Amino acid sequence: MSIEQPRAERHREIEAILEAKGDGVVPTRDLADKYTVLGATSRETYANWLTPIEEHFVCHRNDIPDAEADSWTISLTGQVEGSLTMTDVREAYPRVAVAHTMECAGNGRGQHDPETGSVQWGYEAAGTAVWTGTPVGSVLREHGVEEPDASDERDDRWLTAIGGDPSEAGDVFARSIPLSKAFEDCILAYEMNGRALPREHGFPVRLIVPGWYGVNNVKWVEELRVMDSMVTEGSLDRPGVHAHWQQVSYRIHPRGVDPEENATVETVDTWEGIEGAVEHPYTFDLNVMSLVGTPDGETPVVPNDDAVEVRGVAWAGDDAVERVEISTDDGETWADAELFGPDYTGAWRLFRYEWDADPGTHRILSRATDELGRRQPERISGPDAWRDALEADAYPWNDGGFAANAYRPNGVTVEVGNEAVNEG
Ligand SMILES: Nc1nc2c(c(=O)[nH]1)N[C@H]1C(S)=C(S)[C@@H](COP(=O)(O)O)O[C@H]1N2
Ligand SMILES: [Mo]
Repeated sequence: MSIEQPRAERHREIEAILEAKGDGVVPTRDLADKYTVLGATSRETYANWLTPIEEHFVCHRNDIPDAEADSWTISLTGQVEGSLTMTDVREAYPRVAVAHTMECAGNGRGQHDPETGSVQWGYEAAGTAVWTGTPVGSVLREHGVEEPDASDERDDRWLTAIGGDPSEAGDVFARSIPLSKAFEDCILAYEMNGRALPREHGFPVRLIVPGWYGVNNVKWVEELRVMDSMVTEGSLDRPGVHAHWQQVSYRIHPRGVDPEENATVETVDTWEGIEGAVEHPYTFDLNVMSLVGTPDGETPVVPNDDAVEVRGVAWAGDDAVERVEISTDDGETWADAELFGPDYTGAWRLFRYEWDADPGTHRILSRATDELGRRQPERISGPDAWRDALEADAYPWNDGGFAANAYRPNGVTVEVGNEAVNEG
């Protein structure tokens, strides 16, 4: 399919983003030269709760649209009719803010062995920002869409958000989320960390789906469609390829498989899907993950009388993080870290651990467990294990390298010096 072509504009976009963000981000290797991809430069990004715009990763496939806020509109289609200007979006509804940990579903792809194609992310495609905007539920309610009843499991309506990013190949960037999630906490965001939404993050307006993988958070939203199913091929009122980003890409499956289209799924909990509830799972809510931010492994640690603070972040999508454990001896022994700081659904938590560091070289690992008792697996399996990997404390190697959350590849090696250097 022509969707697989390299893209010329990508290099110019990357230059412009580097200009805007400075050295907080760095381009990530993309084997096929297709994506605009930059990740956090420094591990220390993960020692802080709020990710500055300058350090927040960027990931998209098509060209950034030449958008002007004055003329931008969002059409409401399918089981709803209407159109919103940016003035409507900003002024006709409540103004709210949500905290959201954005993580590309391809984060950790570069840790797969054998290598999978595409963008070779390590752990740098994650960040937490505060997004300001309009509740999607307020817009839909105002336009006559009946709010899903939380107790009605059979409400299979979906909201499909479509990006206005032009594609040479004619593929439409369309992603569907259950209407219940849209009403629950999703927003149409026009500010990021209190500043106007930067163009590479979706100016003038993007969808924020708190705690769900980056791909669901459609940038440059130009259409919201209420439907009886997820987007399937041919289900939109426009030319082009409709369902590539929902039904083909961003699906978790072994080698040599073409996943089938589904109208709906048993669960939108990605981990439940991986455990077997969904045949070739979609990347919806975030799997449990953690990262050590400091020590960052770059600067040697000089122990003073005090212990060394190991600090980082842990997240679990729209589930809560229950526990974070730290090992300072490459996984031989583990101790509990303390969770602290802001606690919002959909955003990561800070953790800290007081480490009595002896001189020498140490490998520090962190592993988190979510409120449903699901712990990060140790490593990514080989290519043939698929679901059997889970039994061996491994994450299933998958063809697209999606949703990996193994802890061992994200460890950090730290040098501890002999004694405090007298800097006077
Ligand atoms: N319209 C549109 N929205 C998009 C994309 C895209 O290619 N087009 N990329 C998605 C992916 S794969 C990710 S990981 C997030 C990244 O958001 P960020 O660049 O603001 O960090 O945007 C998502 N939204
Ligand atoms: Mo992504």
